[in-house]
Amino acid sequence: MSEKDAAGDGNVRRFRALFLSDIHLGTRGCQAELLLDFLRYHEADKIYLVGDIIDGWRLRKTWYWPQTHNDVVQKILRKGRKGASIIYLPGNHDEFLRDYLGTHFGGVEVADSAIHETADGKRLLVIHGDQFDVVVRHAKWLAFLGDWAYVTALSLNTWVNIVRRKLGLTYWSLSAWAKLKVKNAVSFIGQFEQALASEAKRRGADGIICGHIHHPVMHDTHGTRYINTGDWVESCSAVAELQDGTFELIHWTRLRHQTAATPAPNPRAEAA
Ligand SMILES: [Mn+2]
Repeated sequence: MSEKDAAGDGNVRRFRALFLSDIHLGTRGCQAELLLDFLRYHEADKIYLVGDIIDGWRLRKTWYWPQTHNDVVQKILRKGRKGASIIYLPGNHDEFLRDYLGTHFGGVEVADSAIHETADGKRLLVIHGDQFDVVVRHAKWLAFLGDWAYVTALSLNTWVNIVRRKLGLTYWSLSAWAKLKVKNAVSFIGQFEQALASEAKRRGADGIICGHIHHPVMHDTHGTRYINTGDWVESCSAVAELQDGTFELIHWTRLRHQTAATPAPNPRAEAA
């Protein structure tokens, strides 16, 4: 399908900002076709790629790069050429990009984290979230030891994984670990959300937008706005900021038929 088709389609929605994470290009699990379809119907002035977009960890083991994965990259870059600003915040699976923090390539800005200012003046911290794995894992101890230990643990987390990579070991993944221990998964998700909400407060932000744990959700349970974009392996979800500063969690598999079939969709089932 050509870009023209999408441009001429009345169902294309334009947002102030769009947040996508955990696409995992380069793996068989990546739902590239669904994402291509999503990208056809969604435009934004600003696009945040919130980490784990390309799965460098997996690609190092087995090269898997079908045409559709290339198409996703091209489609995102094309949105950039058409005027969208694109900010790439690497995650643990695409941490090779962390060597390029502060640089631009192909119209894409690479940063560790960003502050997104909403239409209604709120400041939201945008970050992948793996930086907090160790905090989540040792939540009780770190709370006991205080701020210094917390900050040290954060930087240790990065270094430990750089060493693991050099040794050819895989990244220690919180979400994978939580899934193994299914009965505890709910509590790990809760602790992850708590850790990221705390970090937003520490940085004086009004909330957090992150990814990493493949668990799309929006709430204010921890006294600050918490938004998780989800992923394109299982959830096929994205987060959008509307022109008035409200946010919407889009579950594309639930909406796509509706969007393709009706002339003026209003898929705001989970707006907040
Ligand atoms: Mn991740």
